Amino acid sequence: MDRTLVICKPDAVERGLVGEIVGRFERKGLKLVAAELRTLDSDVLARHYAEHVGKGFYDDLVAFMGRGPVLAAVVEGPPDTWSVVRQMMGATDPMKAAPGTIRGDLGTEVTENLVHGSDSAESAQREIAIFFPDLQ
Ligand code: DAT
Ligand code: MG
Repeated sequence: MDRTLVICKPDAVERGLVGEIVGRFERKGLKLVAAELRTLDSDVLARHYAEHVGKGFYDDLVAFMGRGPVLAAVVEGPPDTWSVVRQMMGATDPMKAAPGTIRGDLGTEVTENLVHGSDSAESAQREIAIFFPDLQ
């Protein structure tokens, strides 16, 4: 089995869309193996978004991601589960995300795009270790 990190972002919690988002992954056949509501501080966000530190949108990204609780979760499924999750999320910009995807169906703003999913097997391993270091 293979695991990846999912974050239902503050906009998803605020809008009451956590059940909708997690439910999509569950209906697809992925299994929830860890989940916790928590508010992310700037240190965790700098580790998680290390590739984006210094970019023009970074300050807005961190302000948004830290403004309220997120649901951090690990889902498990077949090999390359990270890719299954990414396909179901849709493109980064919800205005360009295909209908049928989470971002395509539920959002319009690139910053407030509802959901995070690891973008490779290596990212999944790295990000799960940040959020759930005790997970077996
Ligand atoms: P993704 O979340 O699809 O993996 P990413 O890793 O490139 O996208 O960027 C992380 C987040 O940063 C993304 O979900 C929203 C924000 N972001 C990315 N590109 C942006 C941009 N050009 N303007 C504003 N926010 C952006
Ligand atoms: Mg990314």
